This record gives sequence, C-alpha cells and structure tokens, in this order.
Amino acid sequence: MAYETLLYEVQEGVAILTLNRPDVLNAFNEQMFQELQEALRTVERDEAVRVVIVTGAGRGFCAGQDLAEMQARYVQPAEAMSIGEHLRSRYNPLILRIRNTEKPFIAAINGVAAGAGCSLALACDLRVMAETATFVFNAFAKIGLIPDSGSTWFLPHLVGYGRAFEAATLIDRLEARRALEWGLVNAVVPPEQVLPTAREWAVRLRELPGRSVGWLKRALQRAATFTLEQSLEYEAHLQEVAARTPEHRERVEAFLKRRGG
Ligand code: LHQ
Repeated sequence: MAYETLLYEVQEGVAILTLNRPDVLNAFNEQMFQELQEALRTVERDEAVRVVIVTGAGRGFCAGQDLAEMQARYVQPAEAMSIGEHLRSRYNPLILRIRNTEKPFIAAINGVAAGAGCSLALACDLRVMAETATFVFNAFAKIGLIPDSGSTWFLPHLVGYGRAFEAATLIDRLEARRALEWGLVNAVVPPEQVLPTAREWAVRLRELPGRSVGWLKRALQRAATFTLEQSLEYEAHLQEVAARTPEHRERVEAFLKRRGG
C-alpha cells in the first residue's frame, strides 16, 4: 500500500515508520489512522521486521489529534460524532497494538510531542529524545480535555503521581533534560543523533533472539498489574517455553565454547 501520511521503510530487519504531515507537526488525522493501522498490520505480519522505530518528519514528532479535523468532524456538525468512540476505534487500538506486538518499538522523538503524540511516544518500549524536543502533556487540559490514549496510565507508571499531575497541568514545555531526569526517556542526544541512536539500539535489539525479546516485553508489561507471586509464576511459564528454543541452546553452547567448556 502506498502511504501519503506516513513513510515506511524496512532495512535489515528494522522498520522505520515516519509520521509525515510536517506542516501540522504530524498531527493525527483520519487518513493517518487508516495508514498507521495498515502499517502496523504489516509490521506484525512481516517476519523480516524485528524492530520498529517511530519518528516524525520535519521539526515535530507528533502534535496529537489534528484539531482542525476534530473541529470539522466532531464539534461543528449538528450530529457530532462521539469522541469516546473516536478514542475507542482509533487511538486505543493503536496504543494497544504497539504494546501487544511482540516486537520492540523505539520512539525517536525528533521534536515536539503534544497530547496524544506524547502517548504514542510513551507506548513505545524505548525512547530517545532530541535535546531540543519537548513534551506537552498539558495540551489536553489546555483545551478542556483529559490526557488520553494511555497517558493517564503511562505517566504515573513512569514518573509517579505527583510528577504526572504536574506534567498534565502546570508544565507547558517539559524539556528533554527534565524528561531524562524523570525517567520518561532513555537518552537525550543532539537532534542529528536521534535517528542514528535509535538505529543503533535497533541493531542491538535485532541481534538478540527475537522471541525472548517479545516475551520479556510481555512479562514486563504484565508486571504493572501482577503481584510478585503472579510475576514469578509467569516468568516460570515463559521460561519453560524460552528454554526450549534453539536460540537458547545455541547461545549457551556458543558461550561455553568461547570459554573452552
Ligand atoms: C496543528 C496541531 C494540531 C492541527 C500544531 N492540529 N494543527 C484525541 C481524540 C479526540 C479528541 C481530542 O483529543 C485527542 C487527543 C489529543 O491529542 S488532544 C491534544 C491535541 N493537540 C494539541 O492541543 C496541541 C496543539 N498544538 C500546540 O499546542 C502547538 O502547536 C505545539 C505546542 C505542539 C507546538 O507549538 P509551536 O512549535 O509553536 O508550533 P505551532 O503552534 O506554530 O504549530 C505549527 C503548525 O502546526 C501550525 O500551523 P501553521 O499553518 O500556523 O503553520 C499549527 O496550527 C499546526 N498544528 N498542532 N494538533
């Protein structure tokens, strides 16, 4: 499928998904949702894709919902469509797809992320951020909405309630330096290093046995709602399966051989 609002390329097992509406800082519109859905289906199905990088074209990462389209489609018409339904049918499946796909996602945050653009970044497994980029979590509250697309869940899980509340209300521009200090991102680099860093991480992830990375992604996510007992049991269950893979056997053998064992 030829995309208009996305750029999609796969190089040596790494898919780069670039949101491509730079004039509006890559805000989500209906077409982008359709295309994202298709691209993520491709990512899931294509065994050659091992890691996915999500980034933005131009100076922004993603400015969240396209407000002009929202105004036209949901607010102005006499029979306005339900925003709750819009979230359920567009944003929520996108976020869940990223979380549930057993392939790692890296957000390469090249520029400003606002509203649901922040949520998109937080749904990914790793984040590298340009030192000039910012998060605008209070974009939601500023237009009389609440953080959505998972931000009310991701934020407190990542930074704790107090900082989450502050980010969602008081902070107009959460700068990269503070995002790093809070643990919202894994690294902050000069803008020209954002994509190279994401690629470097992707190559390193690609070198790991894909199935174990997928399973550990699942287990780490379940931990958010599991008790220690449940996590221990889930680990035992997944490890039983992981230990039967040829990748596990090969890697242990290679390790022992290197040591002359
Ligand atoms: C935009 C946008 C945008 C359209 C910049 N839309 N054009 C889900 C479901 C249903 C309902 C509602 O919400 C949601 C989730 C959400 O995401 S709600 C939050 C929606 N997003 C926002 O409220 C962010 C709005 N944008 C901004 O506050 C600023 O643009 C930020 C802080 C992102 C960047 O500021 P600047 O760097 O100063 O850039 P700018 O404001 O000059 O924007 C550049 C252009 O992009 C400009 O167009 P123009 O023609 O003047 O160059 C903006 O109109 C356009 N743009 N965000 N969301």
